[in-house]
Amino acid sequence: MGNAKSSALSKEILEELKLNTKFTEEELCQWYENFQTQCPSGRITPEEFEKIYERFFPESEAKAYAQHVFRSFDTNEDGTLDFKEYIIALHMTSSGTMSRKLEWAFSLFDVDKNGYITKAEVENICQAIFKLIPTEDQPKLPEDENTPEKRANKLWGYFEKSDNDRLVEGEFIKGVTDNENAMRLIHYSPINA
Ligand SMILES: [Ca+2]
Ligand SMILES: [Ca+2]
Repeated sequence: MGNAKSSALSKEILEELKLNTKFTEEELCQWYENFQTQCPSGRITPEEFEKIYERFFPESEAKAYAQHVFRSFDTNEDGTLDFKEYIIALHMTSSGTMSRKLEWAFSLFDVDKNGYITKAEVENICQAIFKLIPTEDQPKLPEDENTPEKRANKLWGYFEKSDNDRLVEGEFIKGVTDNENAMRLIHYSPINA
């Protein structure tokens, strides 16, 4: 028997992805074909994912950030990204709604996945974000954001919590939605010259 169809996208996953993303069936099949070509094993490993990030950020150290992003996309926590997780991530980052993006940001910051964000977790992500900023751009940062610790303090300040408090998802999303600066500080955006 021929096995040409053995790597076809299953109907079940296809239906689920059509429901959860804005991609059409044709687009999903095209993505799947590309995914199979680039990733014959059908699973993206953390190392492969880090390499993708390194290509995007050749001037900086993207590894730590890539590891956090990987964790946030690996929803079934099996240590790899399958096609479904990959497409959901792709959809969310390219065309997801603001609220969906902020839910994802929450999962990025919730490093231990316990449903709360602590200040230590904010510091952890700020360290990773900081490594994405090219060294030559770091002197251009505002004085109160020019170290990972300062960035984390400033960001945490917008949530109006004490250092030992923790944030639930709603509080995180509200804090970020209400403060333009908090919105800016939760991710890396290149500094305009
Ligand atoms: Ca997975
Ligand atoms: Ca947590």
